Amino acid sequence: MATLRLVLGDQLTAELASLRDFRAGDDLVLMAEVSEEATYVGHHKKKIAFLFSAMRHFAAELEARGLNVAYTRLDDSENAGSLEGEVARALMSGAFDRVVIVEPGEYRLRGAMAGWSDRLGLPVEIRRDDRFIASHERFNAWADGRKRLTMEYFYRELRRETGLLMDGDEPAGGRWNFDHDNRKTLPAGIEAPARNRIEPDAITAEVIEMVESRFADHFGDLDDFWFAVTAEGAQAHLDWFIETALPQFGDFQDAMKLGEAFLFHSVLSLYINAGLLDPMSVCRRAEAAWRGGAAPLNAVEGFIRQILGWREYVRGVYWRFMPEYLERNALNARRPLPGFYWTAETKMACVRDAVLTTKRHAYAHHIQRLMVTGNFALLAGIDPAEVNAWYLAVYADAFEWVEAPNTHGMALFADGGLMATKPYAASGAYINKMSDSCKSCSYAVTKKNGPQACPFNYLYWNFLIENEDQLRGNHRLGMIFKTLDRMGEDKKSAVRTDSDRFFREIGIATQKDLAS
Ligand code: FAD
Ligand code: DLZ
Repeated sequence: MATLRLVLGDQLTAELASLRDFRAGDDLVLMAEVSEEATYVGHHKKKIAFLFSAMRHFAAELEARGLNVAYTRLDDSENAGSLEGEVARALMSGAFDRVVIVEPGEYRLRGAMAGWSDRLGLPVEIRRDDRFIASHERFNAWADGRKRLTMEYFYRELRRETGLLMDGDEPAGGRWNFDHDNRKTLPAGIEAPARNRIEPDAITAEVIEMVESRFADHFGDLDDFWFAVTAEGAQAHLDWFIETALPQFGDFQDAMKLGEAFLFHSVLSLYINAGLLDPMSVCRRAEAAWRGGAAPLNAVEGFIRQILGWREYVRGVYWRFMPEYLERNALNARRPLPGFYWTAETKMACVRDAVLTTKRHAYAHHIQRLMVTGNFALLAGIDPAEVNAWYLAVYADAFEWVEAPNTHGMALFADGGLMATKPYAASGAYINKMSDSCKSCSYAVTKKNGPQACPFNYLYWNFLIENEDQLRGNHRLGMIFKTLDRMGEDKKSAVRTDSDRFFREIGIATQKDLAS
């Protein structure tokens, strides 16, 4: 019995469930670069280059381990252009009697695969992806019957089950969560460490050239490519992070600085999501750093919470609520995505920096994603479908299972509060507190109204006015609505006038804005 084993671009793990029972001599691993996957959104050029190069390196690694691999390059003349087409083509090359795959990370592909068996005329076995710490069943068992899906409680259960940062039955250090210690601003004199780089080898250089010519119209810069493209390289980046940046990761987790894309963040999400790093091993490395005295607990707990907590939780939310999840638009947000999300041509220094960072590195850290570009989209009432498409395209770590809950739920509150108890809405004061961007901005963060005022200031109140019906009942917003109630009609009118003027200026005014 010969088995065709399809390995996807984000399944680059030698211990993958679909490879475990590989039978040398009979079985074939199929990997394929296909235009359908590369263009279902206009992925950042660096994301495509990273994944294709990592796929080519992984295929070579499997071959070196003695596995028989069929690898289709994007520019192969016979390339069928889709994963299903490539599976069908590979099936013609031998006497296979089944196809084995690990479940894909995205709902659209899972849906397509459901029809493969019928269309291909043989059994297609879809195995669970046990690279995640919690199975779908585990998440659902926790979520069933709960009114609120508060990440913190899921995280605590996983801490107990894995033993991560546990001293017996108690959380290490006597607390589950050190988040309150992790909101420091960056003081003058603290410099972000220079990142370690992995220079492109011949395979990566060839892929970069191909991406430049085939995806010239996609967003993003291709030069200055320093990502790892192998498990070994990703491990080197992990080592660097644990030794160099982790000790200060916690303190400055929420800080932002113009021109500093990474600060003390790990930049490991792309490797974990593509399969080059195992999430559990990453957590264990961080815990060992704390137990060995090399990093403080607030940093290590904060880091582990992101991976063991948030990463597992958002995956659970995605699969539990798709496809209905992405149909929600709880705040009825309808404005189109402003052009500056692609061009960075805006006078708002914080947004410009976040978009430039994104364009250059296919990366922005969490607070830039949540509190700058995400916050702006929330306040301006941008259509969640357009915002999701942007986030899915522009980051090297973006796959819908992780992008959608973070964008649709956490940043936009489009899921109606399933993930967040209140919208992460903030005025310019938050950005001013956590970054240095307001100092060099064309707008004045101290001004609340008028053409010179920071747009986040009046958009914040405009957001509450526009969404009063949906949000007034939210008890966490009680104080804010009291302040809004105390606001005179003239002040509210100025907020509306400023917002409408700004929406017109940036070309996203709706008919309603134009009528007012
Ligand atoms: P660090 O800050 O160093 O954190 C360590 C690790 O924790 C990350 O590598 C990642 O694996 C995990 N992690 C941290 N926060 C989250 C989170 N909220 N959800 C899931 N995992 C998390 N993350 C993605 O991996 N892919 C996405 O497409 C994505 N889209 C996002 C969109 C928005 C609007 C927001 C607000 C967040 C998004 N995130 C996404 C989560 C988070 O911003 C990134 O994981 C993080 O910025 C990656 O950088 P890092 O590796 O330096 O992370
Ligand atoms: C993101 C991506 C891209 C750009 N290209 C490919 C590809 O050519 N072949 C492939 O197998 N996978 C690719 N991927 C990753 C898939 O889109 C990913 O496996 C699904 O979105 C499921 O998470």
